[in-house]
Amino acid sequence: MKIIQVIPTYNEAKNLPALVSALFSLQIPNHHILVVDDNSPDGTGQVAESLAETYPGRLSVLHREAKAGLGKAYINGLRHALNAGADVIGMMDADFSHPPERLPALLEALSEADLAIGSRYVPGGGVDRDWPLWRKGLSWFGNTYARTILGLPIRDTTGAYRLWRRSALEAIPFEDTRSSGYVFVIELAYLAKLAGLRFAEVPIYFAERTQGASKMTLRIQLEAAIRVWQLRRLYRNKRV
Ligand SMILES: Nc1nc2c(ncn2[C@@H]2O[C@H](COP(=O)(O)OP(=O)(O)OP(=O)(O)O)[C@@H](O)[C@H]2O)c(=O)[nH]1
Ligand SMILES: [Mg+2]
Repeated sequence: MKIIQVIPTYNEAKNLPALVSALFSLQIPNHHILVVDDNSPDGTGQVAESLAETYPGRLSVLHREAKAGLGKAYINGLRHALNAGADVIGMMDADFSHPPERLPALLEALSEADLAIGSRYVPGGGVDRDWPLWRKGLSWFGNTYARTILGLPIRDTTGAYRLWRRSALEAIPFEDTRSSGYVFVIELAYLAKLAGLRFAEVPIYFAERTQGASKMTLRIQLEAAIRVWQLRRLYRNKRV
């Protein structure tokens, strides 16, 4: 079973080598990584190339011209992983908010699901305990907002730590989306629901990044707030 884990990066030069090493030290058979870099000014693309030399045949890099958002990077990366013959396709942030040591639990959950999600909002999961109350509140609100409006059967709708069976990803038109920020991740979950896919949620502790800077902006949050309503209109009564 070939696993390809897609990791989008923008200015993650300090995180990427440690993350790749943590992932490969799990010794999961036939486990590959695909880094999708948007020409990061901090040289993440070159760092990824040198990792490709360190792990020949196990790590490859997609270089995109310029920063175009998480969604576009994932569309590119997920398609690439399918074309490369992956049986399981992973999604993951590069900033260590998605604990690599939970990957085996996600894989196990996939044996009885089409899509396994690393979840902050199921028992055993959580967000950084040092986050101020407003930040915890915002994260919780964003989740509840998307879950309620779209009727999603999951507790963590915005988290991008996911594993897909190949058949599940092939069953949804993920390339048709116009979402560019993290709302792309919500849209994928909505498409999965419409396609009748089976979800599993695995608890994760989501720690704040310690290296590099967040790419979250007000614009990305506004896109999510508006787009959730558009998605509901767009796909209503449609079965994908
Ligand atoms: N290729 C690519 N990667 C991106 C882009 N924007 C964000 N990323 C990556 O997507 C992942 C998540 O981005 P973060 O900046 O951590 O944003 P976040 O996790 O949504 O927000 P925080 O809660 O602040 O961590 C990281 O690996 C980023 O490097 C982009 O435009 N292009
Ligand atoms: Mg992050």
